[in-house]
Amino acid sequence: MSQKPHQSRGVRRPALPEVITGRLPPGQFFTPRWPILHQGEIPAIDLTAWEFRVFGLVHVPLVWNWAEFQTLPIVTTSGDLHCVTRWSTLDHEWTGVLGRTIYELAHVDETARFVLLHGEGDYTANLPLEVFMQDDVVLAFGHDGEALAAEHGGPLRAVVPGRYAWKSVKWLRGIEFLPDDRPGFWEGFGYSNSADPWQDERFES
Ligand SMILES: Nc1nc2c(c(=O)[nH]1)N[C@H]1C(S)=C(S)[C@@H](COP(=O)(O)O)O[C@H]1N2
Ligand SMILES: [Mo]
Repeated sequence: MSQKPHQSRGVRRPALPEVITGRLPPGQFFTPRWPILHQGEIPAIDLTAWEFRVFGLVHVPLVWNWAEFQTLPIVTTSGDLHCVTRWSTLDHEWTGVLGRTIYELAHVDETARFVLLHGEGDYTANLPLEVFMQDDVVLAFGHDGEALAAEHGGPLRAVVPGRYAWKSVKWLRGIEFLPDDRPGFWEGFGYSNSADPWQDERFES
């Protein structure tokens, strides 16, 4: 038997696509780039006028300016983005404030069951409270050790890794706690209300 030219030929190595496959919800493909996707224009945001509001079913309504927001308890989390148009990006490192922390600081009333995330302008997305309270849900101003870029939702965006990425509201300006569910922007156009990528919940059936 003749020696094969490459010693490594035939040696089974963990193939990158296979490794990634387990990280991909059904019908999604991996992209090494980070696409930029949103409705309309990137808003011009003046940080000196920026405010973040926590309102609705809260005992302590909150309004923070940018400097105040920076003094909140900060975490770093890892999370993937799965867009309903079928691309997924993996292993983003987010720095920001946990949704849970907001819940505690605002003393949310026990009758609250849903959350509406408010972006700049009229973009919104809804979540059940229990999803908002998951420990990977973060209001992020940092990404991979740097300030979150404006095209990706900076100065502040929501990150909800367990739901399709349209729920990860860019240019986040407020959080509203609600007793009943209220569809957000895309949910109102027939996209799935629950939007679990692992269940392939793309459209409302
Ligand atoms: N404010 C706002 N947030 C948004 C959107 C939008 O149109 N407006 N698009 C959503 C969609 S559909 C996706 S896939 C992600 C894309 O985030 P990225 O551009 O950082 O990849 O942002 C989400 N957040
Ligand atoms: Mo998306």
